[in-house]
Amino acid sequence: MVNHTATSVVTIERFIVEQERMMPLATGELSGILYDLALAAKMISNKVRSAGLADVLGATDHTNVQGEVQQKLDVLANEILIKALDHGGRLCAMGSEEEPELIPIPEMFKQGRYAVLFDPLDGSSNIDVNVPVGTIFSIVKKVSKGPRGELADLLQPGVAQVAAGYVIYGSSTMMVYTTGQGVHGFTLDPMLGEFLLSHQSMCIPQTGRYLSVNDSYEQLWSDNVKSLMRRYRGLDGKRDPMSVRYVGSLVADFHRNLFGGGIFAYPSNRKSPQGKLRLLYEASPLAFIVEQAGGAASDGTRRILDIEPHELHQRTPLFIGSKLDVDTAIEFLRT
Ligand code: FBP
Repeated sequence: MVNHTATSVVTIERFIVEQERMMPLATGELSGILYDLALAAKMISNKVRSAGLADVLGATDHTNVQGEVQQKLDVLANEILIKALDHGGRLCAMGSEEEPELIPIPEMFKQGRYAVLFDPLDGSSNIDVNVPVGTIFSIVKKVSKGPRGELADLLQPGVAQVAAGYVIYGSSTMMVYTTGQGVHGFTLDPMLGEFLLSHQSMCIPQTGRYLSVNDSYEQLWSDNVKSLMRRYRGLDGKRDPMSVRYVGSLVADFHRNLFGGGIFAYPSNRKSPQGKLRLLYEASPLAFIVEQAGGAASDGTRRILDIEPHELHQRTPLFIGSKLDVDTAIEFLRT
């Protein structure tokens, strides 16, 4: 891999091509999907950044398959992604947090060899209060034998991902992705309208400063989870206390911890035995990224990437971040 210096101007398109050249069997289709996702990210970024000025704030009167009221920007981001991805001839199917079923590729377009799953706007309940939100995506290869995409193409374990990434719409817009060759970050230059390489080969510290958890659920947690949180807070005297940071946008909390180290935890609780977060388009893509950055991701007992999905919108408990801090979670939760 070319190690770009701070002075080299490397667009995401150039970087994608360089990575493709290192894959002898590459056909360019995966590169094409990453270009389409980068374009969609720019369009969503424009909408999010001008949200206060345009009539895109607030909720619709629709509820999605998760039982959540859809925000106007949820629907807009979902449409932007579908339109950016459906015509390139590279996909056989899509899956979205905002769509109850598999999204087929219209018959008028060529059917492709890949499928993409996405959370169009993660943390969308934070949009109206100008808190960072994100987009999360996961790319897998078609496994079904038929001419068109099938649910089996979407229901694949995390280890089957060929690429995964997220976009954070924060103080700047950044796209961070992996194709299994490390984790790389690109910052959108609003003047040029280009994603430029700003963080090559990102790595997460082995243990870290930050604990990201919504502890208002504490009374619903198991005793093991309560003991685990006491450990992270240094209350059992076994480590220095971690500093609590919780934005309530998974992408924003994950992104911070990727730099400073630490753990994001969304344990199961008596009301949500499977936790809240979705396996296929939230936990699994971020697990691929964190492992490529030297970290880890678990549901408390299993490696997230090894979980065999059986439903498009299935949920999972999630402990993700620095390896040693995730190991601590597994140590407490296996007892
Ligand atoms: P969506 O907005 O995509 O539904 O994501 C779920 C989410 O908002 C995560 O971003 C965040 O980590 C979590 O839910 C916050 O949940 P809670 O309010 O229960 O802490």
